[in-house]
Amino acid sequence: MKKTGIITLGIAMSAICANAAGNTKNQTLEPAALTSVEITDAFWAPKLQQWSTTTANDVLDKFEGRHIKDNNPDARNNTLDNFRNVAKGDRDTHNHVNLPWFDGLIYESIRGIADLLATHPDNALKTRVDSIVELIAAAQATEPTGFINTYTQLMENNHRWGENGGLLRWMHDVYNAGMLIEAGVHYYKATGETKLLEVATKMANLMYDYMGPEPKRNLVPAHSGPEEALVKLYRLYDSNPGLASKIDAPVNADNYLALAEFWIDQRGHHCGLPNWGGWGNENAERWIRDNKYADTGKYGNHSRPTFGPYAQDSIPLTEQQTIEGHAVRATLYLTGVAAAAKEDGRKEYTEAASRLWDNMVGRRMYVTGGVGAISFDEKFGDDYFLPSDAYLETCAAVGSGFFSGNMHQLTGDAKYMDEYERVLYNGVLTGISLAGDNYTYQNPLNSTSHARWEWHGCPCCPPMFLKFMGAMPENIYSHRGDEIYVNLYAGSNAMMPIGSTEVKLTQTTSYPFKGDVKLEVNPEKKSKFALKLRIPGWARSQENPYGLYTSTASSPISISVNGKKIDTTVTDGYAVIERKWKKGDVVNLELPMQPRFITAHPEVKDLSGQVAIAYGPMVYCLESIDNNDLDNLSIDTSSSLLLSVSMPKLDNAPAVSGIAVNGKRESQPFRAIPYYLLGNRTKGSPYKVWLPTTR
Ligand code: FUB
Ligand code: ZN
Repeated sequence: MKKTGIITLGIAMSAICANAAGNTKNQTLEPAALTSVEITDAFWAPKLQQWSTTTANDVLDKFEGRHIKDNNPDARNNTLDNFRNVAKGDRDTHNHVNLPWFDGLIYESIRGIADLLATHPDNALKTRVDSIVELIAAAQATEPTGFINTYTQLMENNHRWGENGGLLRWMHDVYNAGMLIEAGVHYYKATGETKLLEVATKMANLMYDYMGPEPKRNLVPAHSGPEEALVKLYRLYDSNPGLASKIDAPVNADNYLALAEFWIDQRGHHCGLPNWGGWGNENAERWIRDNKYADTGKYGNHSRPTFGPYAQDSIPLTEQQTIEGHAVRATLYLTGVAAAAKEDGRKEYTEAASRLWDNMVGRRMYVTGGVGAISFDEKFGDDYFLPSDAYLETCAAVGSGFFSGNMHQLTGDAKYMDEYERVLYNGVLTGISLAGDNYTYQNPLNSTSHARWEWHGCPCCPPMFLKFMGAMPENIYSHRGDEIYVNLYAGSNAMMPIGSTEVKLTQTTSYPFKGDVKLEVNPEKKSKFALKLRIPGWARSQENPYGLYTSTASSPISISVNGKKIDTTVTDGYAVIERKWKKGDVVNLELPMQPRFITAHPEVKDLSGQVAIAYGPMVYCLESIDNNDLDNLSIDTSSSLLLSVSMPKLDNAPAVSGIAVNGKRESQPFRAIPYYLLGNRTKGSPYKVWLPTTR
């Protein structure tokens, strides 16, 4: 169902839920190619520049055990030594350093850096990554089969893919392979170089030959990510028929999509044991090792143990009604399902991904876009379980953002981009310090001690941060047929195809600090097409598509073309301007940017009687450094929220002020700052997104 309405005199659209199901391939959207977008934005350009230099090198340094002040000697291990040792021919030498999924983290860093290199060329950084690629290729070259997982090779070489007494949920062979594959694809796209892609293709071939319907082995990833990676590999080869000839390995694009589908379809199909919930993780893991993973004799030829709800492996996708388990795994699984649906048009994938996205966004997502409330197993809680001091791993925020991004490509519905934007400016952006070299793992909304760290024993979040931000520019614009979508507001130049014509778009804006957007539209030749501008949910009094959060935006939205105001049809969250465009046409959009209060659905018992504050796409918080007696403050929601000074030490972001009542029942002004900026002036001091009200 489409959602359609007219913006006149600033009357906001009412919320009507659309079902995304029923796509066909030609209804899907193509994002802008990374290399066709140049970011010129005052907010994003310096950040992307910093992440392409400081952060990219910082992450690689720290994986190499350098520049870490941490007292833990393990933090100084050089992860690359694992590849060196495998390349030397070491096997079962028990000299693997760090956790089994560190290969994957190196590959993820390469993927993120590849995207950043595509938009921010940097010879020194590329040379550094090239030398890591050499090391990976050298390690693979010591294996006739092309198998590579340094943990398995160095620690339990006879247990590949978790078989023969191994435990894939711990060993991460398939996950690491998946991250290698996406790194190979992204590095090729950024540099045109095929070395890593070749390594990745060999690994994909090995998995395709080994895993699948009978008589192959029934193996599925115990950590998602590989599903989308294989869809990307399929897409790359399918759309570049000449590429295979540059690869010294057989290439069969269809096999890669087929394996991704097998991994999705096989979820929930197993022998029913172990009973993860009943036995506890330790006993269940022991049972899998003792029973030898995929023991065919006992449970049938093509059965296997289950990885449990933690790894989205308790029931099949088509039966799943709620998003469950480890939040990073769950969101990346559905990211892969949405990616596969885009390529194969399978309706049951679209329906399931849509249903589970609705459950996530309508009942299990924080106002920052964070997900995964429960620290045990890092998992989703029940519907409406959203306590403000919850876990919320950065990687899970990234996963939810990728999921929303892929759902948007699948359907073109702005509700998905609304949630992508929410997590971009809040749940993910808070994952890094302003200096670009400290990170978060957990992201509670209210805390008395939360702080960014220099490095972590499980540093999965910095690579995921790089992946998300590296890919962000491709989401600013997308296209489908004779439509160009403007999804995000960020100063940029982009070239977008419309039929046989290219359209140059030049966007200037003060977003997210102000709501003015100017778009210059320059088609090569006069062309008729629809320019679709996303009108964010928060600007249409639709804070959340299912009422999980509520707020009101009172000012009108205004759109003009060449200086003349127009009334615009809004369909699926986009204001649609259809006309014959010519060089020099200018569109101006004014979004209503006032600070606003947000309340949660009454079913969210933990947030009953509380409010959060937001301004545009940014959720705000009160830090104790600006607010005495924070612990006892109640917000007076009858007083107005005011936009106040921009803060030079905090990105020049505007503060929001208002009136609170303190523990002595006195009126006290408060100051709020964007959530993503917390903890940049003092480390670990208290802050709150959700505060009680005086009423
Ligand atoms: O399993 C590998 C990584 O460890 C996950 O992505 C993180 O969430 C952490 O559980
Ligand atoms: Zn993480």
